[in-house]
Amino acid sequence: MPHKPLWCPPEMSRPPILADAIATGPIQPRYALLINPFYAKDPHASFGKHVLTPSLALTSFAAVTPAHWQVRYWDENLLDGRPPFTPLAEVVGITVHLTFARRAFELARWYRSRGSKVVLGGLHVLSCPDECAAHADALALGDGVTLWPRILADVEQGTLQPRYTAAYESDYRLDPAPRRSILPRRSFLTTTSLIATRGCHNRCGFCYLATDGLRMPYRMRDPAQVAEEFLADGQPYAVFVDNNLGSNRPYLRQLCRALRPLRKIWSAAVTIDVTDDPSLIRDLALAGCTGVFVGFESLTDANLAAANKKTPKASDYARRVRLLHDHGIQVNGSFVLGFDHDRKDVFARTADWVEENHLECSTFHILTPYPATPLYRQMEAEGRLLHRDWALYDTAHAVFRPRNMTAEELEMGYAWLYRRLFSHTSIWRRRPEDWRAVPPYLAMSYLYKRSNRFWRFLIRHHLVQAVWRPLVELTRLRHLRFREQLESRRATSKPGTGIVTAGV
Ligand code: B12
Ligand code: SF4
Repeated sequence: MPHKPLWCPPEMSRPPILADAIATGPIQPRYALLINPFYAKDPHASFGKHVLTPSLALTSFAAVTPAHWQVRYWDENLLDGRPPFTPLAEVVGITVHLTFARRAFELARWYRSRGSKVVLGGLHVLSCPDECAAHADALALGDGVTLWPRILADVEQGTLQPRYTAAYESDYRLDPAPRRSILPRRSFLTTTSLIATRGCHNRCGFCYLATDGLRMPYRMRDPAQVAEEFLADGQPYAVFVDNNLGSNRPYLRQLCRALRPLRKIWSAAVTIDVTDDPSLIRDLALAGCTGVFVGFESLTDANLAAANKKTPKASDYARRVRLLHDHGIQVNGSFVLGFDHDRKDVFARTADWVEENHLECSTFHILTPYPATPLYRQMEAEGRLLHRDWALYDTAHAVFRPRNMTAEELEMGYAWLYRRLFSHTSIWRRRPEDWRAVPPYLAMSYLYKRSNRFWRFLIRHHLVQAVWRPLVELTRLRHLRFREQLESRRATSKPGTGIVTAGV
């Protein structure tokens, strides 16, 4: 039976119109406007995911803006209408990912035609520089923290170059803390997005870290620096946006030691091999970790091997999830669909597994060959790419011909999975074993998974932080009680103190 189309209001699927007729202000020298462009939201998933925490792309290099420059942050996904144009910024810096490249180029054209200098940076600029060059006065390829001061100095001298390049090889401990003061605080569940490390010990063929020409050795900040940043932002909850916070286990242990005295809560992305050492999981829990985002990717070992992912056997995932749950850590499992060994039963099998193992949250992605990655080259060589419309490379669309099903079947299976996992029955099936943890679990699940209309309201009226903050604070207090028990007992068995973690 065909399903009713999901609710998706126009402002979640289309960016504000940039009319040519709009009267703009004069150019204000030494003013930089930093824009995170609009992207269409997938109505199958939660709209809340996009306001959980800001990306650090713009705030990280905003921190090295010289003091005589004014800097303003603008995220088009906060639904506040057109980006500012009175006065016009002398420099407009835009971060570009492939899914919103078209919107970034539209913004670039609009500002350039009015006299602003446009600088494009970010992942898509690195993987497709020639495509981006036509739309910018300058491209920043690589680490913005190294490049931004150079770019602004050249703007001041009138010697702006078309391309600036910097590898990710500087001493990460010397980077200043991201400039979070420019963020609209009311618009995010927490403004404390933290990053402690860059890179990953894996090199999965589908991951952007495997992009040609991207050298990102594993770099770490001092645990004390990270703890200081967490404290300074004054929020009870932080989200680590590291690719894999568990890549270097001795480091993760040190970080836990630094975070433990803060008595705050946080979540992070880790690979499941972090559970090799149960004592590390205990350290995570005692340091305030209440949720992990785990890229399981697939429950079929052959898919994991073909993707070059070094990971434990899928048959051992369930035991590892239990270990996390036993330490009060919720699990948001991320699964990729459409690998070559996936058949049409992959959707039901994945849903059953998620429910059997009581994963509080799960995120699904259709396999997407990002340009300049090994997966992209393979699909291109095999003639399986369907098109190069980057806007649809958002992991919600099939952009290649899968091996064992049609592209339509893959998209339908993806939609079916979200519908099933966001259903009342599935939310109930996955409830924690400890009955005391059930009410907060249900509150969080319903707010996150079944309230897209409410999310739109909260985002438009800047109420995200106000509504979530009490829930987060309650979660923190529950977690602290759980920690006391954990400290006094060696064995643990009281799960369910976590906060639902969103994934990417
Ligand atoms: C936080 C995050 C999100 C948040 C965004 C929050 C927000 N409010 O914007 C949420 C959860 C909403 C999200 C959603 C998605 N995300 Co996301 N996300 C991330 C994550 C984890 C962190 C981003 C970050 O802060 N990085 C740290 C900063 C400092 O690094 P950076 O962005 O590279 O910026 C540096 C340079 O690139 C440069 N730079 C960047 N921009 C600019 C601009 C200028 C002018 C200059 C000078 C320099 C510069 O300077 C910075 C400092 O060195 C990354 C993974 C990662 N660790 O990077 C994935 C990631 C960016 N996401 C990804 C994806 C695929 C998505 C989704 C499409 C997935 C999905 N289906 O849900 C969605 C939707 C977004 C979309 N349609 O595009 C991919 C992008 C792949 C690609 N090739 O484009 C990544 C890389 C994850 C992955 N491993 O695949 N995401
Ligand atoms: S483990 Fe995750 S972050 Fe690391 S390379 Fe693989 S997909 Fe990328």
